[in-house]
Amino acid sequence: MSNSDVDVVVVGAGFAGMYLLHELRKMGFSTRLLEAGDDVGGTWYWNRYPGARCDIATTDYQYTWDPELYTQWTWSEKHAAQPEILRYAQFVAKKHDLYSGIEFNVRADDATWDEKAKKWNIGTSKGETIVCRHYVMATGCLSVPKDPDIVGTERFAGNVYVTGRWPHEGVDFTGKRVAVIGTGSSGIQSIPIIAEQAKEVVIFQRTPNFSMPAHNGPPPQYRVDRLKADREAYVQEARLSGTGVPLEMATVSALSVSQETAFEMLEESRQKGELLAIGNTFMDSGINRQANEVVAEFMRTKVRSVVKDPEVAELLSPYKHGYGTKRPCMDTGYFETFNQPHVRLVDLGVNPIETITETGINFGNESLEFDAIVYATGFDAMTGAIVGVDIKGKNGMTLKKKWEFGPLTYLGLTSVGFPNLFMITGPGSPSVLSNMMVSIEQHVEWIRDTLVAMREQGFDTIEPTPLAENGWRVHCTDCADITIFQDANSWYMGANVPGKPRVMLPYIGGVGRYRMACDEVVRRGYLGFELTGVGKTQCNDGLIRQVQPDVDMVLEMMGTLNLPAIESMTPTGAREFSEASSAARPPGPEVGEMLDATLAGAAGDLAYRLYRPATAGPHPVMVYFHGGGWVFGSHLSDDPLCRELCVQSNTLIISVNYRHAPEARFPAAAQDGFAALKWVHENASSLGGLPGKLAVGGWSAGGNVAAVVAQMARDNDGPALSGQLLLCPVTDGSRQHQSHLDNADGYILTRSLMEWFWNHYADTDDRNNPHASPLLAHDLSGLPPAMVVTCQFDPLRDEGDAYAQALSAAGVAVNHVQARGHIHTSITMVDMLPSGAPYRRQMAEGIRTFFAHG
Ligand code: N01
Repeated sequence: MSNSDVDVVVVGAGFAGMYLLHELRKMGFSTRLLEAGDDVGGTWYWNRYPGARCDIATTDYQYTWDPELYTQWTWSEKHAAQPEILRYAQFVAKKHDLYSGIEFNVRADDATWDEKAKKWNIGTSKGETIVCRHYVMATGCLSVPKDPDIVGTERFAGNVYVTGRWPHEGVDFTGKRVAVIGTGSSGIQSIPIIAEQAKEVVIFQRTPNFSMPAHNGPPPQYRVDRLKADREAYVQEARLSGTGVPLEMATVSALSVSQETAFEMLEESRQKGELLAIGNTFMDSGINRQANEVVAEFMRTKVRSVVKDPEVAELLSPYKHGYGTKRPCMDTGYFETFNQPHVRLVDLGVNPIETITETGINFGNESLEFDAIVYATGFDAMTGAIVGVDIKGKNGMTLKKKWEFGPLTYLGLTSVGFPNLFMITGPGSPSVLSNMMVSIEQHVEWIRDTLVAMREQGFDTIEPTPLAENGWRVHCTDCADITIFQDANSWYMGANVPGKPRVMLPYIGGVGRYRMACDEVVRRGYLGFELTGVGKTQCNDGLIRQVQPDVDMVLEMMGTLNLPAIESMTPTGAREFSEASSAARPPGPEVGEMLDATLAGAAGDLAYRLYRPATAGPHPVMVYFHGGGWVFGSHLSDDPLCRELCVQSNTLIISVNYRHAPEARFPAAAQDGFAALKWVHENASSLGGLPGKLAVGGWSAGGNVAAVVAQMARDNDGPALSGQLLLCPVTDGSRQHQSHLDNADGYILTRSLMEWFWNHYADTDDRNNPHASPLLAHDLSGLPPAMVVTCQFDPLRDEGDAYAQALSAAGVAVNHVQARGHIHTSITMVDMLPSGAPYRRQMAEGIRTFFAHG
């Protein structure tokens, strides 16, 4: 008789449940593991369709937690077929005596949280109720086949097969007329084998998919060698990688090479026969549509080169989704299959299925008879199996209801209102966008360690806080927003199931970064969780990832470079360093014309660059001042940003140099700025500017110069300005604001660098002068409308915010934008950081607004 009150109930005996059972036993937890099938293996137990294989190489798709397995088990192929993977699962289960802890042919039907007892009651298909402290769903991401959603499916009197529920005894299609509906991985893997046997095969395709040859064979030697040489290092690299497979990250943009070179590089990747190789050829195919199109076109050329009938080749070529935005497939002879005379492709876009009949399928104007129909129509992915159990949390709230508009989780592991419920590879975790083995092990270990920590510290419950859960949702969305994944109607987006909310289900920020977030949560005392025990509560509420994901990647990359602190350099050294850093950046968009010249400054000529839109002029004019802490930079140093603002706001931008400190200290920059403004005002018409449509703008120290110049113009009877655009401006030399402490270090512009800038620029007394610290001006009324953009993780954030508030209080029209998750430099990084693009668009819109009136 099994214990009906245990520490943990686990549902699912796939690779996740098996490992978890092993670990929980090892740690002395009493456990019940329920499995609906009659053996272990999960996805590899159910998906027995012909041709079913793993598309991750066996060197990587295997457990790492038992090092003996590396010698005790030898994989026969690079991409193991389903029977071999199932045998592996059985082998591990036997070796570790897991069978004795698993109850087969039992489903969890419902789960109800008992708030008083602080326990879950799990109702099973055997009519039993099991009480447990913790409840873990190890139910897999692709385990519930979706309803094919086709009229008449129940009418067909022939044989019906679903790829995800294939008969264990196999199917012989010899001499049969077979319809296959669906061309995802399951369809693409099974179709060539079904076609080998069947008399006739008709494939009903709604969406063509990208597929590459698996080039199956022995496990990849270079991976085998690396594993043998240093298994720990290899495994560690996988754990910290983007996808759970060691890969050298791409550093080349698909747009920086000719199509010929791009195709050569892609061919090299394709020859590797590894799922992730093609998508990893270029650094930008997942975030830039144009770059992705290079890859997509390469893949289409491959279809054309194999499929003899050009019309069929065209139908098999994806045009409506980017490469990788639906999971690409690996095949063995898939496209070749369509050259066979008994194989036919039906494009459902043109000839939709009208109904399935007793004997076949009616579509378009045709009616075909079949002996068998194979549904390769996919799964209710990621959430289907979880909400398939009637889970009631606190106050009777069901998880299904809570997730009505999309799953809400903290770390993809837990959900508010459902204490002590854990999901392995749940929505909001890398899961299906990773090597599942790596993600499964990470979750199992995180849950194990959490349960052990709770036991040691006397806690009975753990539940995420609403703040943390919402913060994770925002972070997941931020990650998805910088990619092009949301363009596709994929199962990643829940788009394959009618009525399912359309949200990016997996976490797309990468396996390594995700793992670091989970570890950091623990290190910071279970940040974002509330833990309770008898007479005690612990809650370190907060957010785990707030910096925009692409900004975070840049910071991480810069961290690895061990760059010297700028403030340790001489001004000359800092200038050289800054110029060298600018040399490698993308140039920004093409403008109509760029012209370099000089104008009269306060103490000699100043260089400037004019950016003219391609549209017919004359245009409104913005005089722009560059950043660089008054010490470095030039009229060219913010070139990509100036180009972008010019193009997007249809404004003539004149980026002006000014004298730099320490050679020319305060007030040289301000005086040059004002002289330049007057010169541009006087020469506006001849430059192609619209008279009377003049604004100033600048970033950082340039924002300071712009703000000061706007005050000088007001106080010196002009020129009249239509607006001032201040991006992360320096406004207050006192640097007493909280953001100087909050963001003192780690976000490129540091507190000590800011101190260095000020020391070079202005004496302590001068810093109180409003022409150095515009926030300290006694009167801010009468200034032109302002757009002030501040960044959350910038030491200058609060002084920018304060300036926006002070302007507003003085009656100035202010458009104040606070860029969430951004740092001092990130918005200027055109074409490098997609998360900055919306703010640059807003700035351009702000400039247009300056000029829209009067
Ligand atoms: O499912 P899918 P799958 N009428 O959703 C079509 C993993 N996996 O089982 O794209 C007509 O990808 C549907 O059309 P559309 C892998 O992660 C891995 O093949 O929605 N057609 C699509 O063509 C994979 O991505 C491996 O327009 C209908 C197909 O059916 C995931 O599982 C092997 C339809 C479903 O494709 C799912 O793959 C197998 C309808 N009513 C699976 N409804 C490996 O490791 C759906 N479709 C190699």
